Amino acid sequence: MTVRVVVGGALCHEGRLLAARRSAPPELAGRWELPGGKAEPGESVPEALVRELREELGVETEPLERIPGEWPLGPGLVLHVWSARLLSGEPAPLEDHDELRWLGPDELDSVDWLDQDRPAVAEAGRRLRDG
Ligand code: 9L3
Ligand code: MG
Repeated sequence: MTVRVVVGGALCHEGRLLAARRSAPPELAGRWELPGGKAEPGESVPEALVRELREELGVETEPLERIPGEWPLGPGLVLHVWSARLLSGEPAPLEDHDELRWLGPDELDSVDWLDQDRPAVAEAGRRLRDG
């Protein structure tokens, strides 16, 4: 079975990390994630991240580096996370989310993250703290 990568973006701006609350599917609605989605065949993972953040949030971003690790999401899907910076636009919940929040490093525990996102969120928080 080929494994598809789902990429999540640790989008950081002015010392805060963007958290997005899913509106679908029902079993994930209300949980918070690093926004992103599935890489298409022929698309690199960072290319997929740029496209997904454009579609979901209406912003232009630049992927910076992969946060080490990969987290299984179920049959045939694995989560990778890349840090990214905002190039232009103001994130808006255009698709698949109903709320966005910029969280400082001491606020990361204030939302109910999807389980698979937690290790990368913790690492992104350490990087925010260390500057
Ligand atoms: N997922 C988990 N953490 C994330 C993202 C972006 C996605 N940070 C999971 C939720 C879905 C699957 O991956 O089960 C596909 O994501 P999407 O294409 O619905 O965003
Ligand atoms: Mg998505």
